Amino acid sequence: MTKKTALVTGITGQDGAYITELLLAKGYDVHGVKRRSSSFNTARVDRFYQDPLLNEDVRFFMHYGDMTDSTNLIRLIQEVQPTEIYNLAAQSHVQVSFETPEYTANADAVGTLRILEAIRILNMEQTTRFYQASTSELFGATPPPQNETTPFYPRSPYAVAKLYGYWITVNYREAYGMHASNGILFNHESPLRGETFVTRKITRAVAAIHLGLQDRLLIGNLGARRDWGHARDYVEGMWRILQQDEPGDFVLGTGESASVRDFVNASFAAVDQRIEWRGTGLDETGVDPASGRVLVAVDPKYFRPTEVDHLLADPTKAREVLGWTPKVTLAEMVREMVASDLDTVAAERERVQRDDW
Ligand code: NDP
Ligand code: GDR
Repeated sequence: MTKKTALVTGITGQDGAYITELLLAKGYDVHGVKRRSSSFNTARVDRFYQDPLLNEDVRFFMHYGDMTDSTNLIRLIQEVQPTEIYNLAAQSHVQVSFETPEYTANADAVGTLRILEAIRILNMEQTTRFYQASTSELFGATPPPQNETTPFYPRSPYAVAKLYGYWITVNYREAYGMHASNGILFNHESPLRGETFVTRKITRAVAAIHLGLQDRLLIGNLGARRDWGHARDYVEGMWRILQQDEPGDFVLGTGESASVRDFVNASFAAVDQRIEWRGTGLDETGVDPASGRVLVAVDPKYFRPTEVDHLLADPTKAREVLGWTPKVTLAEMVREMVASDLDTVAAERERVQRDDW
């Protein structure tokens, strides 16, 4: 059997960390692409580092690279000779994509093309399987539930860029017979989620408010509904997609949705804090019923020019073809995230106090 070697773009992100854990456990050599940064950006994967001086059998490697640099991507793929590529790198923040639309298109849309072209230039169409990190944002304004046959209606520069990534993956599969697949993944979160996505922003704020370090949580659209699952379950789905004999496109989600308001309630409940909602629209507040103190307030700065109101997966195909079902419930995930943020925020406070001399 040929040795399995994975190349993971976006290895320093949330999903990059979870898929690295999974692939190393399955015996793969894992090569990650990281960007040059003026500050450390590898915190999520540092625990996988193996010192070549102390290890004979190093299986985790990092390379500098960027989705906007074709020559770099071609060289890396030539050097690594991956049997599987997981293309997870992206400017992944929807609201930021309204501020940086051209860069988002370059990294997320043309970046996907660059990898597919690299595979073709290197004549690796039959030896390398390709996974594209597609997204439920493709469905955008199309009402739920959404599955593989639901029409796309993207609502942000991010989603439009990802639409190109989706279709160029389908096109290279059909044109060149490549094993190239899309995972159309609904929102998935974890303690490793970036701090500016709504779930992590909420769990961090709840921890900081609970520890007396923050007054209140400022939030945008409380009514938006998402189908939230746990990242660890979703990277298992990515891997299963690439193990199929035939490539294809798969929706991964839980089949249940909740509102941002529900997520706030569940997060405060994890520290035994009940929230009473008062007012409507921009004046809506979340209040501690015992003291009357405002713990949550709406700030219109977090509203998006065009919003995605309701995403809810119909994951039937993934269940039937991949045998994939998510294991972690929303309530379990919220508790895990809040517990982790209580530790993180407490450690930060301790560090600040130690340095305060
Ligand atoms: P993150 O934002 O946590 O990670 C994105 C990764 O891409 C980071 O490693 C980042 O590097 C890297 N990256 C960004 N721009 C470039 C670039 N120009 N060149 C090289 N690397 C770059 O995202 P997630 O882990 O949450 O998501 C992984 C993928 O899945 C993304 O493509 C995302 O769009 C998609 N997706 C995510 C979903 C989710 O709910 N999490 C749902 C559906 C799709 P750095 O650390 O240096 O910033
Ligand atoms: P999303 O995730 O846009 O779905 O994209 P995000 O957590 O940013 O927003 C979810 C919903 O919450 C609303 N919201 C807020 N969002 C943020 N970030 N900050 C706030 O203060 C806030 N208040 C309310 C948003 O308006 C939205 O409706 C994520 C990313 O991981 C994408 O890369 C991925 O493709 C999709 O999930 C599936």
